[in-house]
Amino acid sequence: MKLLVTGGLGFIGTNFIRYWWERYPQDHITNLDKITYAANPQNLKSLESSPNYTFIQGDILDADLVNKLVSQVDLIVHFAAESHVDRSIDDPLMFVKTNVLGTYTLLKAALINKTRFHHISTDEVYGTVDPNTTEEFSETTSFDPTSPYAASKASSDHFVLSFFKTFGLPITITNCSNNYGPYQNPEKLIPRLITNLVNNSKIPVYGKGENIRDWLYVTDHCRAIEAVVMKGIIGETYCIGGLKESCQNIDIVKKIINLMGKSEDLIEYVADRPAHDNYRVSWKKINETLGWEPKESLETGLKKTIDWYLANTQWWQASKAEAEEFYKKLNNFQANTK
Ligand code: NAD
Ligand code: TDX
Repeated sequence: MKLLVTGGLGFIGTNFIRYWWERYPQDHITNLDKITYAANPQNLKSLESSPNYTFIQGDILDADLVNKLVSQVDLIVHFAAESHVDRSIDDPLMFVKTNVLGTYTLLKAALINKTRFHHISTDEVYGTVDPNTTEEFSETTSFDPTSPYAASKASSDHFVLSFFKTFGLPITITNCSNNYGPYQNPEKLIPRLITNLVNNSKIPVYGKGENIRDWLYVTDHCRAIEAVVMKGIIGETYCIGGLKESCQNIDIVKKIINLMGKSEDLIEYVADRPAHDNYRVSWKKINETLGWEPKESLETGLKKTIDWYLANTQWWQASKAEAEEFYKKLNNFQANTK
């Protein structure tokens, strides 16, 4: 099979290409990535000497490039996106461009070439669960996005489904909960915590730390995408979530502090994120129809992740500095607009 993976130098895309590479060495992977701040060009350098891997630096909004690449493959796995909620509060337009128009550009090319299209989406399209109940998102939950990021992903999901309903494009969609693991940009909670703790820096916890997340180790997500790409029903959406260990942010913060042998005195409660959601996801459908279930526990997944960041300080140092610059700017902006 020939695959076009978009956003393959980002966090999940890198893990997915590595996962696929090990299992299907005969397949050819083309990785199209713009190399935004969120990408690290070193992630897959080791594959570049292989005839079965091609890296193209380019934008998913570039229709000519996208048409050419799509015409050469059997399957598109679409990860490329602006992915950070806090950045979508700072600059929503980038999210409209990449997540909505970029996805549309890929869909048009897929339609011309009748190419199978798998769209990677998020649980954030569903809005928020009430954390005081056992409510979970599922495939039938209505979309109710709150952040500009979630709104752009919801819009892209609607376009993907509309191309199936209107034009018969062979698509599938996965809506996944929070991923963690190696290669995640230190702007996101778990790597931000680990990399701050390495330096004994304060741990910024938004609000009271009571918001809940449904954590999934990134390899489990890759296995779920594989299941849907291989066995999923065309036109269907599949929700993906963790091992029913969903927890408040403050619990995950304390877990990581303990695993790294640091002090809880480093916790600093800071201003809350506007429209701060809570997430919990049911993965009943993908379990019952495709036999997928998450495997990695939070305990073992966090240990692996911490070990990876400790062993790869060079990998994250530049993006850490950039992320903390971004947060400084965002905090100033929020303080001045109060
Ligand atoms: P990321 O921010 O780490 O990586 C995004 C990648 O896309 C980067 O390599 C970037 O260079 C590339 N990219 C951005 N704009 C591009 C453009 N215009 N053209 C080509 N490439 C471009 O993101 P991630 O965390 O790996 O997320 C990947 C996908 O999974 C996204 O669609 C995201 O919405 C979705 N998702 C993420 C999570 C999570 O917890 N991280 C959970 C559910 C769904
Ligand atoms: O410094 C922090 N302190 C803090 O308390 C940061 C960066 C985050 N938080 C909180 C906000 C959230 O409740 O931690 C939680 C997780 O935050 P993020 O890592 O920013 O992730 P989230 O907003 O939940 O979104 C992630 O999961 C769903 C990904 O970034 C999205 O791309 C994905 O769709």
